Amino acid sequence: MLNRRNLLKLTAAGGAAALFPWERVAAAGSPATGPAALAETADAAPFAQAMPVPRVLRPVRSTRSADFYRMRMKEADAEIVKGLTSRVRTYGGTFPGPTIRARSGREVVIRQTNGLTVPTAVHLHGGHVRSEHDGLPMDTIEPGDSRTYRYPNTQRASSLWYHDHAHHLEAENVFLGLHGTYLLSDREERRLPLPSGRYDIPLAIRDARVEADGTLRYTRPSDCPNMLVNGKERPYFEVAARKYRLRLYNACANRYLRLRFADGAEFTQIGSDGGLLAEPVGHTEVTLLGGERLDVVVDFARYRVGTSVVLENTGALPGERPEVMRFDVVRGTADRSRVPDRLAELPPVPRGTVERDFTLQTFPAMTINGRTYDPERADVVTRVGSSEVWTIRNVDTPVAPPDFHVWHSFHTHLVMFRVLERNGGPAGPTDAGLKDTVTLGPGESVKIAMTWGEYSGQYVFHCHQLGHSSGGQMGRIDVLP
Ligand SMILES: [Cu+2]
Repeated sequence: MLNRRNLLKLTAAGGAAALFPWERVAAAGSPATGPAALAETADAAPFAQAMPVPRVLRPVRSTRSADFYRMRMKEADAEIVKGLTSRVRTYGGTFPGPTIRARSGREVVIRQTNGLTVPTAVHLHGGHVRSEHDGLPMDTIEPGDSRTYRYPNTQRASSLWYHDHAHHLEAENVFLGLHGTYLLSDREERRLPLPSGRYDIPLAIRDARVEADGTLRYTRPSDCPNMLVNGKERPYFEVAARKYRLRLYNACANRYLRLRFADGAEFTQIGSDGGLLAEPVGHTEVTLLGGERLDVVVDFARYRVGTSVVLENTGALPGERPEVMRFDVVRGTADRSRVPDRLAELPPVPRGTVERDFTLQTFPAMTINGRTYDPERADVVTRVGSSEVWTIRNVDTPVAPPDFHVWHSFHTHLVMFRVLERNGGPAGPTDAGLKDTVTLGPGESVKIAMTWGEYSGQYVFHCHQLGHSSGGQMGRIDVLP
């Protein structure tokens, strides 16, 4: 299935731009030349719509050890900006897709049907799954076809997400709506007194370009002035004066977010990509690049009922609105939740014996170690159980904003890693815990450690700026038994 014929088919489906990755990059990541003839953006007053919490998908059946789901990918209409209709690509008709709530130890089996006109591949980001269920870039579902993905959920509680991964198409597919959250819980997490139930909410944050006629147009991030949370432009969300657990997702195709509360209030990070941290960490501002998650607790009891606080993006470009969303504190309530000083026991940091080096760069082409992705070429060959230290360097040089195209977001499938070092010093403020995606600003480097397993087979690692991965900033890793 992972063959040249599929690559050619995908290339054709991606349109002429996909034949020339640099064109793709120009459309998605370079400030030099924008795509011709963009229509005016819609007038979008902030805080015009309530933020929805994506519905939790119900299994079509359950057994003692597994839950079975069905989803159909199809086009649908969404009201992203109040009063306008946007045609979007969806999982199951909603924008973004429904949330899957899974439990460690119980398998999730999803029958996906592609009711779109483009090939798709469903990847569970952060999921430890067999190669044939990983949604690899060449392992696509053709329009009209179906495929069953099996997720064993043998890993710890974590904030995962599912999204499209069809090569050359993933950036546009995700941008047009093919993403949803997947919240995996376990007994260790459920024993903690953290905010839960209706006080545990995923926030899928992403930029967009909604034009005056409602068209959601995929283009470079500097032409995407809209900011969406759970599919709505700069929404408001009514909260009680108590603690909430918020799962922050950077679901942008091509941009970093610098999130803070407008009043500078501190919030508490309790988890990252791969689940709970050993202990909580306080922040007033965090930088997240595409694919990264941050699990935080925010205490709205510090605000009087009847007041509001805005979450803002200090990474917004000049001329863009900084607001991301507004929390309106509308009622008081009892709150027995708390954040314990000790959250979880993390697995020991892998002691790497194999060392590998990677460079990521944008110019003159989207490459890792100077090469663009070739599904026929294994870039790394390793074995189940191999503990490794990878040094990853972003060799692009800093430029003035809009500088999104010289940032890279390194993501590996199959395993979680630990960040050992950043720029030769200690790991950065949001590098703690188990990670599957790590941010690299221009000129930065990180050392990460992981142990390969628990499955053998073909996987990929890539930049999670999706304009970059679709331009070829991706490599194949073969894990031998
Ligand atoms: Cu990149």
